[in-house]
Amino acid sequence: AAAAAAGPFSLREVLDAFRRCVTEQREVLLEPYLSGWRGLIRFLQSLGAVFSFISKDAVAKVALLEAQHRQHRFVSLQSLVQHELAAGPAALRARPDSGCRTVLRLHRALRWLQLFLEGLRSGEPRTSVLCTDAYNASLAQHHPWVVRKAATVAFCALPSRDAFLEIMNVGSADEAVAMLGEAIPYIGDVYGITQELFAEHKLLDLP
Ligand code: 1PW
Repeated sequence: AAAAAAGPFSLREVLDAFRRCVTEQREVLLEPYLSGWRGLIRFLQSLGAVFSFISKDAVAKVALLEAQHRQHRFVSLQSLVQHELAAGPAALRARPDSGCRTVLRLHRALRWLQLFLEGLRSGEPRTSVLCTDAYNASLAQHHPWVVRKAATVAFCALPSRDAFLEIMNVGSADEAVAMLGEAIPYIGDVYGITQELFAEHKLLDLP
């Protein structure tokens, strides 16, 4: 157990965190959501320096949400949205540091992750193609040209599919693929509930 604690990180922890997010009342719990993101960031950082600009932004956003979580004790994304909307939609839109606009960025990135993992599971061997396709179908439309360019360059440095399945550290390639098949629906669920929540409150285009 000591070796496991100190040892290399497994993507299973990330996927377990996203599994723990959704309650029976279809709320998205903030603590496991942020825990999932912390794990994802560790994973991104293990992919090397080219991914540091990508993880840096996620680090800042998770830190902002953690601070708000400590301050207000929000249990769920639903309670965060409710709290921030109480000041009125105009006030919320004017805030560059709101929890809502910050969650929205992570939420869009989660879609990218979901599509990428689906691609990885499908067997396509070219991870850079998978990652670029996933990005173009999700985050890219929200990014300016210079970010799109830098991201696309970073994707070329992604390890091969086999190496990727190995650094996930969940066992053999077959076991890693099986775990993806189990975990992707949970990420999809978190994404779907969040999307509905933001759509319901007209928050999907928060600046
Ligand atoms: C191997 C695949 C893993 C997917 C993990 C997703 C990580 C998401 C981070 C993407 C960040 C790209 C560079 C940052 C751009 C920011 O300008 C942008 N942030 C996001 C998350 O899209 C928008 O944030 P802003 O500038 O409106 O605060």
